[in-house]
Amino acid sequence: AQDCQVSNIQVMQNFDRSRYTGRWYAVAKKDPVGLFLLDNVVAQFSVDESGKMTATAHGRVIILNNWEMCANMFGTFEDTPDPAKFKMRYWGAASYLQSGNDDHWVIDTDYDNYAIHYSCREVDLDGTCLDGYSFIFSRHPTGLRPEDQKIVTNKKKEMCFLGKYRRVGHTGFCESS
Ligand code: FEN
Repeated sequence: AQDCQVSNIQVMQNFDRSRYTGRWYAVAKKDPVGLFLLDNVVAQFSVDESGKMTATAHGRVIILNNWEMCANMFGTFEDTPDPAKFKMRYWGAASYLQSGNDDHWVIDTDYDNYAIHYSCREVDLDGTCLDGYSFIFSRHPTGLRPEDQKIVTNKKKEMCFLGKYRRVGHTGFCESS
């Protein structure tokens, strides 16, 4: 299961979106090409009365003239036949923020401590991911528990993103918004 084919990447079995709701702190991320969130990334997932999943996320960005801002982002999720694979439409509260439509896959989670997210934006001709991003989330702002770290390392390998992550710092920069 490590041939780096996007179509062979295993996702969470029997994903339960209601157990996934609430606050998740990004502890590491693999960036896509182009504009993104720098750090202080916190996501909040919800499921509405009709069962549709939505989310908000914030994170620090630096816009033109080196202005530090907090980007407030919104996402709505379209279901697919696989309960752990979604299409996410996202946009920002401010007009300078890019919007888009990305895959949003939940690779693994125990719902209470860690979650591993994957999104490939562009699949290469050979079936590998040419441009993608991924978040490692924790329920704890302090990071992952030691026992979850090896699970996460194994999944990074399976996603073929091992060595491409950066730690996501939390300084409280976006906590007032
Ligand atoms: C995710 C899960 C919870 C909901 C959402 C998520 C995805 C967020 C994305 C954010 C993109 C940010 C961008 C920022 C930007 C997966 C956490 C919604 C995909 C594109 C700049 C930076 C500098 C500038 C202009 C814009 O546009 N940043 O000058």
